[in-house]
Amino acid sequence: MKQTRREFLKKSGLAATALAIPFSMTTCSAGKRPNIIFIMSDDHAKAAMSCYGSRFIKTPNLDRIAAEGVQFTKSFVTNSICAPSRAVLLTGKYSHMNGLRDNRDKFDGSQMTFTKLLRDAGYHTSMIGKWHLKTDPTGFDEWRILIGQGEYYNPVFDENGKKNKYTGYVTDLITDFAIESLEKRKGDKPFCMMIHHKAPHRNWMPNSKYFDAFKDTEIPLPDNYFDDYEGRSEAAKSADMRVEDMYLSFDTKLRKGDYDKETGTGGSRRYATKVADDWERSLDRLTDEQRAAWDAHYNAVSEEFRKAKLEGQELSKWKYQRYMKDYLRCVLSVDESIGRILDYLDNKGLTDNTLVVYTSDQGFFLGEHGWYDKRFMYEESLSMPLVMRYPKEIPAGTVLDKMVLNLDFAPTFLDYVGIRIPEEMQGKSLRRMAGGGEPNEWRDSIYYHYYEYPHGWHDAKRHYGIRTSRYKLIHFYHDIDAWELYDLKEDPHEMRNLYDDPDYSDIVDQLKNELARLQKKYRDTSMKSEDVSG
Ligand code: SGN
Ligand code: CA
Repeated sequence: MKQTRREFLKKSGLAATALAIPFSMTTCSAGKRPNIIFIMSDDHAKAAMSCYGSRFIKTPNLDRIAAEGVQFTKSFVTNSICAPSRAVLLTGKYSHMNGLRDNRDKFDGSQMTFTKLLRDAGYHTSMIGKWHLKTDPTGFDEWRILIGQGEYYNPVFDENGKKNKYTGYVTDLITDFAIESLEKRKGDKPFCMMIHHKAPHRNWMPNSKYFDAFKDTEIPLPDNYFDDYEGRSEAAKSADMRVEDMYLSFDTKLRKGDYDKETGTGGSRRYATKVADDWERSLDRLTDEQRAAWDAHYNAVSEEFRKAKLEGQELSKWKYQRYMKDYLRCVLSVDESIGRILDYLDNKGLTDNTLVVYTSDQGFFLGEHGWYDKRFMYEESLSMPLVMRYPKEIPAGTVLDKMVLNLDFAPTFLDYVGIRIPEEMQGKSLRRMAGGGEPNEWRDSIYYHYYEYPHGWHDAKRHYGIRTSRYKLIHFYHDIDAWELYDLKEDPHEMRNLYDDPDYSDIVDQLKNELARLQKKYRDTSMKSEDVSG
């Protein structure tokens, strides 16, 4: 049922309070505190979600959250890689402040997190799915986490310190465990549950029930798929994340006899020598039944590949189709999972008093610039889907284009519960704007810093930068000293680096000043040190 914003504000009592009283003192501290279900997938690009206008896929259940709540069109990550993103989510602090800058770092679980504060305030807190922070979770009553990246099929879960292997598909199991935990709830203690999917992380192994999806569909190639990186810094050229460099085995899922020679570097040259053998071996973990379904599907793919005898650009385009179809099939399972959770809430009468949030740990390239993976401050990797539903307070069908960050999650959840946001948190609560109010003051620039180089995967050089609603300025450093400037209005796909264009020198100066201001504000001097952990 559609209602106008004014009607909604009136009904929810927000119209009177929105201006005068701090938001955290309004509805919830007086009434029942909301439950929170925070769902995060791994590497889900906005371009693969239909409410963001996907050209590829329909995600009706994810779209339902947006339709019944708010959709953020400019939601960004502060450091586009998994573990750092998760540490920012928990602490509300930038990587240089929470100590976790790249995937090798261990999370210091003794520090303050929003779940600890919720737990202290009487919430039941749980964490289910991908954790990836190397140390055991703290601040949770219950945790059931994948080991490291986890496995798509028959994964092992670490359950409050005890390891158990389950038969089944990871996205379904995580959903089963979430529902099982909700079923076990006692009394009416409010809860905060974090459901973190592994999917659609590389190497995109779909559930067999979706093997036939997109079968006869040609996935459109992005216009800049064959990008030659002309005019940009060395960083784009030297990154090792091109779809055309994917492995025929691990990524496109061919078997050893299907090709004469493995192609690709696919992210780690060290790995290239053994990738085909590792991939063959990894299939051994499938049950006979799973393996039969797997082989039936991928043997047909192999046959098609052998017949086609592809090379050069044709081979690259074929890899793109293979990549995208498996990626999208993994997203279908995520969408199905969301549907199950939303249905559960409906059936148990929990919908009204539960804040449901869906996002990803960062964005992902779906062939733009010829790439997969993330890391760069370019739009596809910087942006994440973000939709939230809380019927008591968020007007259905709200769309917001203010620039928000994963830094804002922790303060937002505390605000909804009515807990004072600690000074040390560097983000801002989204509650007021999600509820239809004007935020007192909002940022008009965001700060970004990525560190995982030269170690790790994909060779994306270290960089930091600033994005405003119109421009983006990036500085690549470490073994390079190069700047890039983009006009996002004229050049949304970031193909023309304007840094050396004299017409933009004033803009560059302004952005550099603003960048310095943000680095000071957030107390980031980490670009000067070589001390990223080893
Ligand atoms: C793995 C992947 C990389 C990916 C990193 C980080 N290789 O190493 O492609 O960039 O994870 O991803 S794979 O062999 O597992 O496919 S992250 O989401 O955990 O940051
Ligand atoms: Ca990720």
